[in-house]
Amino acid sequence: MQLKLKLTVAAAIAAVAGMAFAQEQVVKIGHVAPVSGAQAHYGKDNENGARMAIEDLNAQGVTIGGKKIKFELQAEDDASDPKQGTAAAQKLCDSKVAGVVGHLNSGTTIPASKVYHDCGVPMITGAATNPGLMKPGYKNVFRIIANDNALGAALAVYAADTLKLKTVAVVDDRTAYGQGLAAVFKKVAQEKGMKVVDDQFTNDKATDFMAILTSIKSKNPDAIFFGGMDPQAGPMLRQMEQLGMGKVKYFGGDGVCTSEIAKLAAGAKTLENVVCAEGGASLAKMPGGTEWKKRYDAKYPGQFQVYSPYTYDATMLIADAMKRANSVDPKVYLPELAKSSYNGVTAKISFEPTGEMKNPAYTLYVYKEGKKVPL
Ligand code: ABU
Repeated sequence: MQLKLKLTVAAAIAAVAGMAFAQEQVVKIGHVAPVSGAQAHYGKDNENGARMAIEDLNAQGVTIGGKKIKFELQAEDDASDPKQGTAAAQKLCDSKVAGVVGHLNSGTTIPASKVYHDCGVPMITGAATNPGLMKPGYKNVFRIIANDNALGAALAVYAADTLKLKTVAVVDDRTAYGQGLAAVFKKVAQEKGMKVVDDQFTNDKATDFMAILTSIKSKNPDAIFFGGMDPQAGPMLRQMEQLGMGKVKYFGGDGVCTSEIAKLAAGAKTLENVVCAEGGASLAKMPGGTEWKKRYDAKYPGQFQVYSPYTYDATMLIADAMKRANSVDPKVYLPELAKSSYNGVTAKISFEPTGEMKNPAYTLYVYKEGKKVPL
């Protein structure tokens, strides 16, 4: 009799344990950014943000469709290269990720968005800002920061109306991001009466800008606008100082608005001439920015750049849509993602029918004593 009871209890425990085991489901979230090459510092920061969200979700304990969900991050490196970007996107599709956070560069995000569209996986970028991302009208593509139409225009208006600058030379890095942002800035600056006295281009691998800057110096502009990223902007600021261009203002978008640019400018005083624009509120003005940044710095000391609060929110948005849909199936939760009204660290996030964020903020920054400060 006693033996029979023991066996019954043991069987019940095994059944409950088995049920609990069977009810856990692993859900993979993809993340793509450059974590190698000259832009690796942006990519690592982005990946850190997504990883932090995954850890928070798993610590909270999420149940969807009656199953305990264990989120896993599948992080891929696209090295800022469009071909590697589409290869990484295909790898994530083949791995059956349920959603993707990324990419960083508009030049990788735009071609990758087609891959995710074709395999039916929702993607959210918190970094790629070229407006062309939304042109194909894919319903699986979302962005949670302001795009370059807003950033380029804000910089041009500030240059013309607030600083009363009259002349500008424009340089871009021939990427989808840099070229697109420079075109918006140029158009709005000209509409505001500024004269574009030189128009130059480089590429996203260059570090020697002496020839370009020498040409620009001969035109004596009030400012340079650079459409590109900090691995170029840092050395360009150093070389401006070497050429005696210490009074020339320097405008750039979110790509130059990093912590790293202070290191890359290597003490050049021209860093203090930088005015850059970012597509969101400053950390201090984000609903959860200050507390979140403390946690980030404790986990990833010295690695903060720009976009990690956005990759954190992008990951949380995907999980939030899954919870509301009570499904981790992309086909089922995608309509809920489109209907999001999510109180994130960065902002309250909801989407236009195009996939752009509704009413995104933007912030202009300058650098003081090597530190980025909002205007
Ligand atoms: N938004 C600046 C960096 C990424 C990109 O759009 O290419």
